[in-house]
Amino acid sequence: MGHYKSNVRDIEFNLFEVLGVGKLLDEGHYGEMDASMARAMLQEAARLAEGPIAESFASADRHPVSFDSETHEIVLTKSLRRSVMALKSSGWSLLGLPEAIGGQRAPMAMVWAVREMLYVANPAVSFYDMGPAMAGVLFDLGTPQQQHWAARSQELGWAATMVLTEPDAGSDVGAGRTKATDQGDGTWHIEGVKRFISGGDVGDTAENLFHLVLARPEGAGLGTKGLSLFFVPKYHFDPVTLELGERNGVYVTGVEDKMGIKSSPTCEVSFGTNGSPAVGWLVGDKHNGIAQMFKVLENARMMVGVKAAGTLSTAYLSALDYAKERIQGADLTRATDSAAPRVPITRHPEVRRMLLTQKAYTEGLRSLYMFTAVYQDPTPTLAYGLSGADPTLARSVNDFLLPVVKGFGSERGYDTLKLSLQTLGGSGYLQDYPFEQYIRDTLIDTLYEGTTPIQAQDFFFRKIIRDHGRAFEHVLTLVEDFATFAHPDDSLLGERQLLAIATTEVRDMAKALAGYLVVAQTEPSEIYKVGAGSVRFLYAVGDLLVAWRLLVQADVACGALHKDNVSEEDASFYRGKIAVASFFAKNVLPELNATRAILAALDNDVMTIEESEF
Ligand code: ST9
Repeated sequence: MGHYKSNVRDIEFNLFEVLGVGKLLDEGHYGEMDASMARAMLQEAARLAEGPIAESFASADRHPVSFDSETHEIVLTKSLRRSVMALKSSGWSLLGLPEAIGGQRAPMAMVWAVREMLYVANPAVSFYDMGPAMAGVLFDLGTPQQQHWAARSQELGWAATMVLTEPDAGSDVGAGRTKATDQGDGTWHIEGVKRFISGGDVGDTAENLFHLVLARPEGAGLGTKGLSLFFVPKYHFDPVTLELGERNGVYVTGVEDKMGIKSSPTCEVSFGTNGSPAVGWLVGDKHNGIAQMFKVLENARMMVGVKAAGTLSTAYLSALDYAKERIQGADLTRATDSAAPRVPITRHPEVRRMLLTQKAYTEGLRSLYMFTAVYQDPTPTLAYGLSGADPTLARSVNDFLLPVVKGFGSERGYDTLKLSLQTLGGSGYLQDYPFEQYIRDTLIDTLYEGTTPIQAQDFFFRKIIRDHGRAFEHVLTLVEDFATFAHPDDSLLGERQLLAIATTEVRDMAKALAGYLVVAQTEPSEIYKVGAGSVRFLYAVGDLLVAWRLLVQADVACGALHKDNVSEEDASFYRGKIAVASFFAKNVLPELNATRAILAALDNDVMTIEESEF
């Protein structure tokens, strides 16, 4: 039995019972796929994830990929290669992508749930399979010829990367110096060195690989707006058949030695520095690089949040199994009686608190990313049916939720993994169990694709202020309506009242930060308060939304329990939903009151302390 434990029951609960996607599936909104086919597909993805993909999880960590500096290629171990090929040949990564490139229509909540299972089972493996996602973006943005390349490249199993970061341009992408020179024949020469490129080479798991690269055309302006997006293949190819030709002048020149996801090849990639030019093509024939790259980044940021939620899920299920079996200590009521029988650690209050916290964030974060996916769905009926959002508003709601899914999700996922490990005590620290690797593999989620402070600033400045609070209001009104409207079942009334109070507190936090921003028009240093408060604010919104999604699930569970013929297994599942929602509302929501007070009283001390005083 491998390390990975999927939770198809919870995914199906969200998809069919909470979001009501089954009806749309059966009405034919997703082509051939109906609800029973979707259920069968989820089971199949879980089998693949738990089996061949998960198989090399630990060995890929203990025996990372190596780099051959002669060939400039990475070399995989046999077991890692088997997992990569199992993922690639399954074709699952094409789910939800355009049919023209071999994809299949599917509800986006299901697409992300499938990705949760496949990528969490072995995160390092997923970086060898970014071809379909990148081809999807190239197909959306590219010229007709590039669309042909996007489609054909996926028949051929080509890999792909996203290339932004440079040694001196990390969060500040606009500082990038890689330059592009127009050759006047439709091609460009790219010159520069890029760093931290995931999947920069994939060894012998794909015959070719293309990079989507941000570079600055000669004469273009400074900052992100001066960047353009280029398609740069590892090997040249025939533009019609895609038969391979000469090597292009793009080479991996180093592979990073990392704390986690050790077999994900994180490469330094040099363009045009090895004596031959790195030839590229302008994506879509348009100089609109940063906006085009954000099509990739939005998907990748979502993926990171999904990965964080999914890793916590498998960790929680393993910690739970362990806790049920592990006999240690006496029940606290008989703690002073040395003759008292020893009990499973699930009898200890703090272990229960830790397990409920893990369950809450696991199921809350999953429900939140699946809710977010509704606003990415190709069928506008879904978002409209759920919250009355038209396609324009749906786009804003998705934008608004992404930093929560990525920034808050990755931080809470990482923090809560420590409780999974702690459930096992000292044993959790051993490599006999997967927890220490989960922790090392997950910390990166708070860093790549935009660090947490970047997510928090994006959330406040762009997703709330620049959006004039439209998506913020839409989502908070949904939460408020849920908290305050009369429910047929009153059993969670107190918890809904806590939710209503927390919603008001989040509104107050937003007002406090917006207030600093207004004053900053005349006193510029006031903006530092927004900078110093934005991460706390992001976390507060995240906790509010997790509480809301848990209470929505509990509401559905209450209804389900009143139906006839509920099996004992289902009844436990539903009662668990109610218990965890209640636990989270009572144990976490009151903390928002302190955050509100802190944000309302922010001063600029963090900025006035001298560097020598740190
Ligand atoms: C990296 C790779 O870390 C790691 C790989 C992880 C991969 C994980 C998943 C792997 C598998 C799958 C991959 C795909 C998944 C499946 C997909 C399936 C389909 N939203 O505010 P301004 C745009 S890579 C949208 O002035 P600055 C917008 O066009 C490295 N657009 O910013 C805007 O213009 P306008 C990751 C946005 O001050 C323009 O940018 N690196 C957004 O110039 C300028 O905006 C990073 O993530 C947005 N949220 O630049 C960089 N924001 O205003 C982090 C901006 O006219 N740094 N735009 O609309 C930042 O994000 C910075 O804030 C900055 C600042 C660069 C945007």
